[in-house]
Amino acid sequence: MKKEIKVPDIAENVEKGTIAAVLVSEGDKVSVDQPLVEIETDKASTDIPSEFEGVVAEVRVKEGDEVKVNQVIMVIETEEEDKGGEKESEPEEKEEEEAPKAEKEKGKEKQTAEKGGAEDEKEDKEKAGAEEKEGKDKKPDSKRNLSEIPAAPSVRRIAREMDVDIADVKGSGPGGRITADDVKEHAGKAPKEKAEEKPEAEEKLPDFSQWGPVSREKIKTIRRLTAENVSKSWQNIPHVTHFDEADTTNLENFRKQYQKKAEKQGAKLTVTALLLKITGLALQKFPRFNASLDNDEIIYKHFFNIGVAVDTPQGLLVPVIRDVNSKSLIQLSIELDELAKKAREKKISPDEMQGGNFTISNLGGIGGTAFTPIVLPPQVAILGVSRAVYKPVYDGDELGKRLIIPLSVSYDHRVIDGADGARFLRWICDVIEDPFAILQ
Ligand code: CAO
Repeated sequence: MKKEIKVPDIAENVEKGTIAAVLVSEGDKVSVDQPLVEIETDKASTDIPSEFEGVVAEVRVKEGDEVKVNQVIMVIETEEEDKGGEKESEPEEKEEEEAPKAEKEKGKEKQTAEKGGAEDEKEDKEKAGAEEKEGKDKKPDSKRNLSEIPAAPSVRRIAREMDVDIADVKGSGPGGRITADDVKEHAGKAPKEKAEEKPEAEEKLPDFSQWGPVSREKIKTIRRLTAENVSKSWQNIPHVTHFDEADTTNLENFRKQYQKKAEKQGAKLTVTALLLKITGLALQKFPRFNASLDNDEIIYKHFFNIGVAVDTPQGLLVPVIRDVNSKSLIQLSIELDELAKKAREKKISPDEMQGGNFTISNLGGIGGTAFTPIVLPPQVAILGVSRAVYKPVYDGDELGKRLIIPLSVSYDHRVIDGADGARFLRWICDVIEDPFAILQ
């Protein structure tokens, strides 16, 4: 019996993704839970496993295809017998191809439906003829003849009901076949969105190859989605970035001193882990930095989940460490290490990247003296960490060598004022310089 494999509900608010890899071919034997394709969404990259044991009868996607939740991506032929009445693959095709059989088996009701289908086709053909007669300025090259368009009668009916011209719909099925979802998606495209697409398409780049050799790289989903998210954030959030620096000499000595102990407990005591601990406490002390803006209300969150920006070969990912303030430094170090590894190995789940109230982006391992991180909505602030370096610093009249770490905080000025930003970051710097400052 043929069983369809559909794109599952991957995560909340995730409706589509891109096929990153097809892991099986037609004719392959597959077992339950065997990964069939790898899919990238705005939240993560994950596998879609087989729900059935059997042989791959049809592969309906290829690498780079955009797919929607519930879209059929494969058909598996299982050994299970067709008991009839059960949902089979491609109901639309059956409606057309197995019509005589269906008429016999299902009687009058089906006959009526078939007739409806035939009438639909007739109607379409008449419409096509009428349009030709009317001499509507449909370009023969770009508009297909209605009767040639690969769509089942039921799909044509939906298109008519939704006032969609089926000739405008791009089919996602095999051989460009138009499905009901294609029609719905086409109908769902707001005119505004369509209008916005135009100028983008019209904006032509110069031919760079006239000045030298060029090459092209397809943008991966994660990078594309990061681009969309940061653009949205940049356009909608009035950002301010505040800078400060802290003497981290003592904290760094402490880190080195406890590194061996931490290692014995399976942890790597990193700069980021220490900052996670300190930032969690800062968020408790400055609740607005742990909030979100909801029209004319501020939502204060009484839990402390912090995202950490991780640089991965696929692009930027932000796993979230939950309940930071209830965890020890060792626990935070272990968790951060695990999540960063998972992110880099494409094993992170969408859930592990949701629910963050604030983000830390530490670029200090790479370099830089300062940067302006972009707030990750619906959060309202983000901490940027640059490279700690030894600098000559006066302590009274004495000049000493101190390790100075540059920090920045970008925030949504609709929620946070400049003075709040300065106080928040100064508090973090004070705690880095003297952890007893926590007691203040
Ligand atoms: N200043 C000086 N040195 C630093 C530092 C800082 N701010 N932060 C880290 N380092 C050092 C560490 O001490 C370590 O050195 P040793 O190996 O000698 O101990 C080295 O840099 C590497 O650190 P790390 O990466 O192993 O550990 P980390 O916890 O400090 O960082 C993580 C973890 C996940 C934040 C980091 O690996 C990462 O991915 N950073 C990039 C984040 C990013 O892309 N941000 C941009 C977002 S916006 O596009």
